[in-house]
Amino acid sequence: METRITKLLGIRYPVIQGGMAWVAENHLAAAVSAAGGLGLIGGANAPGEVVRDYIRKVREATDQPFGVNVMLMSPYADEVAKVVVEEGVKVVTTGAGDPEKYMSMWKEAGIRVIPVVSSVALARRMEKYGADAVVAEGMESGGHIGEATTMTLVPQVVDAVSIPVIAAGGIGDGRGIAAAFMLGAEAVQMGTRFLVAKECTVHQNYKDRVIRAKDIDSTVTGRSHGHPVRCLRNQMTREYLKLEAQGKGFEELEYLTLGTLRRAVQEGDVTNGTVMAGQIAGMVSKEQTCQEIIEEIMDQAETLLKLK
Ligand code: TUI
Repeated sequence: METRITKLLGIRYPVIQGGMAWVAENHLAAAVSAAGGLGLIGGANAPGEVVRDYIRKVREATDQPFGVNVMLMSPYADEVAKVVVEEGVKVVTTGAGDPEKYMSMWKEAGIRVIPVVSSVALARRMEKYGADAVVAEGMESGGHIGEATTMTLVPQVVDAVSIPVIAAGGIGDGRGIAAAFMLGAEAVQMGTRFLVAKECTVHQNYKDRVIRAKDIDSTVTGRSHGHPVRCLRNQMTREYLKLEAQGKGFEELEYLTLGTLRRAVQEGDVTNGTVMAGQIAGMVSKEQTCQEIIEEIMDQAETLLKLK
């Protein structure tokens, strides 16, 4: 399945791993890249030097292409934006904001820049600033989300820009890939399915919670403050949504979320921690290696698209 994205990135399969905060560190990124997809290191809220260390570790583990996701709400975004240039990273994706101020620096360094967008307006702006492609991410995704669904966003972004579009949000198997291609996407980005990969170092309780999740087990906190975050329902989300409904503001509720993603990912506290995951968690049913995941979904997609 050669597309403009596989050629642009030099990868075998049109599959990109989401740059999940606290989850997408060197082990997962290296495993996805070694299996023929594009692994991403999630910069999240990590300082530049931590990201530099991950980059070097991925390079030690694989000679295949990989990238870094720069989370633009991070207090360390400026630092991480420079580290990717210094380390000669070839692909950068961005999330949770507008990366315009870094675009010329990255482009001059020869980096392929792929912003994640949740609207047609931002996709258009990114193309104008020189983005090489965009990820159109629907609100089925885990973590920080926009308003539009993948089914509606992807074809509208495809019609609005001429750079290639990568679909994200709610894609977990070959059927999702085939559907995304029907909407005009030239690759997919998946997070939740890779969360439970054997090479993913997230706490076992987190993986078990995702594997146990049913179709309607996720919820969205922070909608009323303009900081919508999709995660699996638990004690934390119940408390958060109750206080949010009483009109409590973002700052007042920050104590419920500060550090709680780390608590779930590293300590396995899936009761009071934040268990970010997409709506497709209900379909994710087993741990597999990244290679098994990618080969299984590509085989399924190629059959459905009558490419084999
Ligand atoms: O970035 C993501 N997903 C994320 S980031 C993250 S870390 C975090 N943790 C707690 C609270 C907040 C963040 C967890 N998940 N996905 C990419 C994405 N970007 N989705 C939506 C957007 C987006 C939204 C608004 C991009 C740009 C934007 O507006 C830019 C503008 O200025 O118009």
